Order: sequence, then C-alpha cells, then structure tokens
Amino acid sequence: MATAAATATAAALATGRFDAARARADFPILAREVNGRPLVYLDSAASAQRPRAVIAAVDHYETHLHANVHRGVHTLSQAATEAFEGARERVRRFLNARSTKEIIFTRGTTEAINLVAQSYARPHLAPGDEILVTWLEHHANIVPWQMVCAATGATLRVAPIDERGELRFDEFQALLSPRTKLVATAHVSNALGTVLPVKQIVAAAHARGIPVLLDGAQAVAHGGADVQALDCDFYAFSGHKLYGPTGIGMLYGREALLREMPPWQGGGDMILSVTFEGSTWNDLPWKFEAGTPNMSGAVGLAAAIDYLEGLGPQAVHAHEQRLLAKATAAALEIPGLRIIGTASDKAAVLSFTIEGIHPHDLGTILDHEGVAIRTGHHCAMPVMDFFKVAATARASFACYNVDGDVDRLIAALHAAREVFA
Ligand code: 7TS
Repeated sequence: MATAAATATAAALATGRFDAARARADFPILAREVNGRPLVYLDSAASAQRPRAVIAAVDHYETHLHANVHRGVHTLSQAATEAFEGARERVRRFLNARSTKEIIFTRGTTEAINLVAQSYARPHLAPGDEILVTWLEHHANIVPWQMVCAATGATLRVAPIDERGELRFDEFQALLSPRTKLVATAHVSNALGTVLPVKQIVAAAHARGIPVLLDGAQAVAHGGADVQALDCDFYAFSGHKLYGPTGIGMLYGREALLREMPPWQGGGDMILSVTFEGSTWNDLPWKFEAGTPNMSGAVGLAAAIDYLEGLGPQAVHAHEQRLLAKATAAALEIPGLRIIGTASDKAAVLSFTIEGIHPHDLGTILDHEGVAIRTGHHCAMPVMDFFKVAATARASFACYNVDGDVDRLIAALHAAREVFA
C-alpha cells in the first residue's frame, strides 16, 4: 500500500474529512504548470492521472521482474508470472469475484465488451433476437453490439432516457422479451454522470433469464463495484480510469458462462495443445488471453487498486460528491449555462453548454488558464442527439481535485463569457 495513501486515510479519519490536498501531492503530474498556470486537471473521466505508487510499481516490475509469463522455468519468468497472477488476485478481491478464473485481463473496457460480443453474444444470436442497451452508452457499448447484430441478423434495441438523463426504467422493462439475449448497460454514464439503477436492471433481466453486462469504466473509481452484490454476469473496466496505466483493463465473467464460451482470439497461452488437426483450449481465465499480456500494466493496475483502497473509496466518493455539488451550484450562477444531465444520482461529472460559446472554444480558453476539461461528444453521440447539442464541455472530478480547482474552473468560465460577451 502507498504510504502517502495510508497517511491520507489516517488524516481523513482524524479530521473526519478526506484530505484531497494530501492525495494530490501523490500525483507528480499535478505539480506541473500548463500555459504558465498551475494545472487544474478536470478530465479524469477520460483518463485519470497516476500516483507515484503506480509509477513506482511499474518501474519496479520493469527494473527487477520482467520476462515473459507462463512459459519459463527461469527465475525472472517465474517472478513475472507471480507478479501478473498476483495482480489478477488483487483485481478479484477488488471486485469481490468468486475466483480468479473469472478475471480476464484485456486492453481495457472496449476490448472486454468486444470479447463478450464476439464470444458470448455471437454464438447465441439468431435473426430476430435482440440485444438491449440504453440511450446513455459510450460508443464502446454500442458499436460492438451493432457489429455482432450485423453478423447474425439480430437487432439492437435501446431503452430510452428522460430529460434529466435518467433511464426510463418502465420502458426498459417493457423492452425485455423472450427475444432479448443480453442486456448491456453502463454502470455510470461518462457523458452525463448518471448512475444507473444497475441492481434493478440485473434483477429485472434475471427474472426473465437474461444475462447482463455492466460497463463499469466510469464506476470503479467512484464508489467501486462488487460483482456478487450486483449479481451481474459480466463487468468491464479500464485501468486508466482508476489511476492505473493505459492498455490494461479487465472483464469479469461468471464462471459458468465463461466456461461455455469459445475463445475469441487464438494464439499462444490460450491453448493446452496444438496439432495441425486441431487445438484444445487452456483453462480459465487464460483461454481468453491469447498472446503475451500487458504484465507491467497489470502490476500497475494492482498498485492503483491498492492506492484507491488505501485512500478509502467511500471517502473519495463523498469528497467528489461534495466537489460536484459545489461546482454545480456555482455553475448555475453563470448566465446562459445549461447543465446536461441532472440525474438525482450522479457521479462526479459536470457536463454543460454555455449559450453563444462553442464547447471547443470554451475548452481552448480554459486551457489557456491551465484548466483541463474535455469538450466534444464524449464518444456518446446518441446522448448528444437526445439533448440536441453537438457537444458539451465536461469537467470531471477525482480524488486529487480540491476546492480551489472548482474555484479556478468557475472563474475561467466567467472569464470565457466575458470574452464572448
Ligand atoms: N465505457 C465508458 C462508460 C467510458 O467512459 C469509456 C471511456 C469506455 C467505455 C471506453 O474505455 P476504454 O478505456 O476502453 O477506451 N470514456 C472516455 C471518456 O469519457 N472520454 O474519453 C474516454
């Protein structure tokens, strides 16, 4: 565990409040300046920054442990295998999965969802069958289903949302039918911050015998996920949204389902035997991990989980919620500002437009002030269509953001309005 994280936790316990300034000091990149101003990083929903503990864990792996995994008897190969498989156990514990057989390392959320689309959905789909998603999805939870529907003759159905950006649960339920072969939904929307009622979604789908995939990319760093409590069948997330490295993520799958699924990529590591007549598959989870995996990424991800759990995920969540409330209240004072996504249960995402200023111009002006926000469609074009906007500006908060960051954001937005007034 990171010492600084432990210190921050102790401080939080002592004061009754999460010490974000201390957490911030764990992230070296946040000490840099951008355009001559101290950086205010409000783009963690796109990719969070890495604490020193993660950078050090990756560095330690690269410096002392690296060799290829699973194939060697030599010391380094065994050390690398231990580090990699140890990281899998760390992820299992984080998600409260029953077994490491259920934890498959992927490049990220996108690859995890594609794995389920190709390996679970594709063999189960026939013309007339349906996959049900919601209107809130990131493209990563839309396009793989469109591709698999095009290949099988199945149909993609979409459960609608309301003007607050909440799922219309009655309509979602009404769309469940004997034709529905899988429900795939975000746990938390990246464009709006909406937290979906995933337990009710799972219960409603399971009542009809339909499995559920949850896209947890935006959820895991902001309250976490317990796959047994959620009772979902698949859960996907990316390391880089959780203070970990890029190029690593994972798919949780219920063992009984994974066992029945064919591999989706062939190659080394995923086989038990190969002849030119045919091959047999390795056990779970390696059946789904063809080729040399991202070992340093997995080690970094495990360190990121240690770091977050050292801070206390609930304390971080409460801190982010406080920043969101403060930013929301202050933003509403800005004339012409419209918040896109006003769900009653939101993660730390503030999406908005300001009348008369294109979000990209806003992003550029804020960048001049050293304030990093994201502007665009956030890979959720249907959400933009629903709200009849081409793009939004989005500020997202993480453990290392402090009240002063919100103040700088709001001041920069007021300044931007002056420019365009
Ligand atoms: N699902 C959700 C809900 C996401 O927010 C993202 C990335 C993905 C899937 C894809 O994750 P990847 O790691 O495989 O790329 N979201 C964003 C975002 O909001 N801005 O940039 C990336």
